[in-house]
Amino acid sequence: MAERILTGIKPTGNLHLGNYIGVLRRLKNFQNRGECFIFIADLHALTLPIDPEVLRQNSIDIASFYLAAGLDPEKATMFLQSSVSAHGEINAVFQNYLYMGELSRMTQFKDISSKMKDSSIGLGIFAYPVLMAGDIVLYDADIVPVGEDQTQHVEIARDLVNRFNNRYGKVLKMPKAEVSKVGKRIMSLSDPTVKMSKSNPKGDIFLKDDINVIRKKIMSAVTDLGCEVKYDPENKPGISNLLVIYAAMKDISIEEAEAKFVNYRYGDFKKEVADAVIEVIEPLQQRYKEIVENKLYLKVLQEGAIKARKVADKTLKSVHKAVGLLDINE
Ligand code: AQP
Repeated sequence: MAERILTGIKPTGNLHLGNYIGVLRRLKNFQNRGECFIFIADLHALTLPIDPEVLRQNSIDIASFYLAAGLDPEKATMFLQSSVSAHGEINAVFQNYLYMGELSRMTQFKDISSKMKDSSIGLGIFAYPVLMAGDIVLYDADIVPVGEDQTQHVEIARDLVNRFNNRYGKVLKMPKAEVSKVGKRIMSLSDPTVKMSKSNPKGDIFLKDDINVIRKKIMSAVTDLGCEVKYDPENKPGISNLLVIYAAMKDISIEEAEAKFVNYRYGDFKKEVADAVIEVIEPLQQRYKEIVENKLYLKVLQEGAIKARKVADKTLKSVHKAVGLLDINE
């Protein structure tokens, strides 16, 4: 059987270069390599307050950027998480197989909850990994391509699979996270010690940014002391981040990127990084615009939901059977 690959993005804000490098640019490879399920994690977006209209718009954006990045509906199934009711249903079962102690140790939960009052932390953000484990397991995913920040959630999904299978026999497929060699964690351009992220947009390059704005952001990216263009994340986090971005845009290794910029001054180096980013993002934006204007995402999402439901419902049925829920249709 072909390898199953599953990945998703939550529609919490504008997509940025980290999302592009971490996921979107890898889509074409995935769909040529195995059977792909690519989704918009809209139920996950509800775990923190979000305006309904913004959520709808963000969901359209992600679907459109998936297509603009080369997702081929003939090869990959693209769908909205909320269109497949099995996600909610498996969550009701799986919440009993992950424990409060382990969920409270998740880095993402600790980061987010440390900035909130206890009284405003919803159950959803705490139980986020349960929903995500369901996302993965429903499609019998072998491989889950993620940025470095999400590996812990794939690890806890693996714990759940182990626990479940030990108790009920081999019902669930064991997934594995796959982190890209180049660009597993793109950092903010204004503070290269923090991750580029939708929820902390300072220092982000957004995929919808005007080309001139992208150039300006890169030219004013924070750099480091010294003048050598060298990959040294500890002592030169700003320059190293730009080198990673360049390598990802050109699809080369960091060593190759480093070798190209020996004897470059920071300013000339940044100009080349900006050119490389624009060369990729400008055509992406043109395709995105055409997809949004013609609502090309709609039919793909509708057909994707039908295909995804079929696969997910099958897994749900075996999970229900394993735990002893009575099937009245059998
Ligand atoms: N900075 C990044 N570098 C590399 N990969 C990244 N990803 C996110 N940021 C970077 C990867 O993009 C995929 C989709 O991410 P997500 O939206 O599901 O959640 P996230 O990781 O929490 O992304 P954000 O942008 O930081 O969102 P918010 O701010 O809403 O939490 C994932 O594979 C992720 O690893």
